[in-house]
Amino acid sequence: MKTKSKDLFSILEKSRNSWSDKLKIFSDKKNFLTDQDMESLEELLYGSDLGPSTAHYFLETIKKEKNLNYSVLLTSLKSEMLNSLNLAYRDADSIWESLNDTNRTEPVVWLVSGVNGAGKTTSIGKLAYMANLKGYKVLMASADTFRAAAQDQLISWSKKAGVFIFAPEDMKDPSAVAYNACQKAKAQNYDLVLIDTAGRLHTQSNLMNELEKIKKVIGNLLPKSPQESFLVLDANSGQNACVQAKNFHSILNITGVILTKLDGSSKGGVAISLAKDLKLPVLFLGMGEALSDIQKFNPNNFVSALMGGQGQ
Ligand SMILES: Nc1nc2c(ncn2[C@@H]2O[C@H](COP(=O)(O)OP(=O)(O)OP(=O)(O)O)[C@@H](O)[C@H]2O)c(=O)[nH]1
Ligand SMILES: [Mg+2]
Repeated sequence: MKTKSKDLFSILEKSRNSWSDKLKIFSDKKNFLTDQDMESLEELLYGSDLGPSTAHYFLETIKKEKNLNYSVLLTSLKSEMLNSLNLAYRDADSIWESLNDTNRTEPVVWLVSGVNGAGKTTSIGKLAYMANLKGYKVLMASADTFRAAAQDQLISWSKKAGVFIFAPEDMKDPSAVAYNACQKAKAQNYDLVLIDTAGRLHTQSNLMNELEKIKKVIGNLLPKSPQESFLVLDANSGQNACVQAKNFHSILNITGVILTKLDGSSKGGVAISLAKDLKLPVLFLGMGEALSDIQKFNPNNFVSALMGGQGQ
């Protein structure tokens, strides 16, 4: 698995360029920033992927800086980004704690949700691969009974990741798939069940209710499950990702976000408003379509890669 911050630096190139392009208008200011500069800064922050409330907070904090110049502006911005990310930080390694519990007698279940095409199935493949490498007996469950090709796609990922799959052709109710997969996992001593769900918009209340039902039936069979409820968000959605997150969180009590497609996105800064506005931790970053294109999220590395050497 890629863990070097060097990789993250290149992955975040577009997001970094987007920030540095905007900030460079201040770079030749040797004197303290003027009122007009502050107006430009306000425009910049509100137009960024931080979202209005985080942008407002950052602006107010920066305004309080004494001797505000370009260098102080950059230092303040980076430090506020880091503070915000740390507010919600959760170490991605903590997802393995319930699996490692020596008193565990039942399988652990991870439920994966998100809007259409966010990267749920791909991320499940990546997580399953990680779990397999750690030696766990993994069962993928195809609770996306909506899209015709969804089962085949998950079957293909199960082969790549080297794990088992539960994908009955005749079951059309996603809750029934989830329930039966958990039952099978319990009976056959699986360690982990990874439940893939169909993409849905947070505004489709019937489909959101369906997710709630999936979660409920899992809990009826395995009272401690699901131990994790991951939300997969496409970094390209920018601020819309926050709107999605708020709605999915209210239904599923999301335990962590997997932020995908950072490669090619210029809106990586959305991780900051997820943390500041919703207190939702990003656990993993998706950065490509291969099994190993996933990386644990680390606030320090993220801010360094997002802002680069700007201001130094
Ligand atoms: N570049 C890049 N592509 C990704 C990443 N994650 C997923 N993809 C691609 O995004 C597309 C959609 O991925 P899926 O995993 O099928 O997304 P999904 O959320 O399961 O989609 P639905 O089930 O249709 O809602 C595929 O072409 C993936 O290869 C990523 O981190 N980076
Ligand atoms: Mg899918």
